[in-house]
Amino acid sequence: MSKKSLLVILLFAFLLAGFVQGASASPNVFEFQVVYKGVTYPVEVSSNSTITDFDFNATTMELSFNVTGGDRTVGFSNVSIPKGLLWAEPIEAWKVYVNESEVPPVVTQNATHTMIYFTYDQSTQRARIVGTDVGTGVDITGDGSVNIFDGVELAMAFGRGSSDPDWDPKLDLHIDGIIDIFDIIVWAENFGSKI
Ligand SMILES: [Ca+2]
Repeated sequence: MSKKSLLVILLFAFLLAGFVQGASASPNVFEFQVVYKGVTYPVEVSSNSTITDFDFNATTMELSFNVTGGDRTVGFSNVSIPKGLLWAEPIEAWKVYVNESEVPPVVTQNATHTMIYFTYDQSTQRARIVGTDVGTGVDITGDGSVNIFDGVELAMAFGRGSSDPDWDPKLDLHIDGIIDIFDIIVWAENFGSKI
């Protein structure tokens, strides 16, 4: 190998290392799959902290997780929550606690998700995000069993997308912003089960 090509390879390696380092300085994205009443809801946390021990509690209507980062630095987390899983009515009713101290979140939303952004002084802390309502999962009508009535709800909404005015996030059982055959499949897979 010539000295010149070795130099080029070294230069490339340095550039690549720099790129990787730069990339790691941007927020990390942590994705958690919350399985609730037959439906898998992906919850995404974009954060400069490390996120661990993620939990969803339907009874207390909250998501919680540990945030870990360098001491005396400012941490942030932006949590994207499917509306069919957990929401707050009105939107101002969302509560965020870090180590049981309430912190004011910045809450934004689109047709399918609520985004909750908050900051904190880092170390290891427990964050809790509390809504006012939880979804029905695959039991759309909420009668305690997965039956034909839930299928009828899906059939009536078939083809509807998240930009439609009568969009209902709880019908989106396969979370992708459209009511289609994949939502029917989730219903079919759970058919006959008690929820
Ligand atoms: Ca869907």
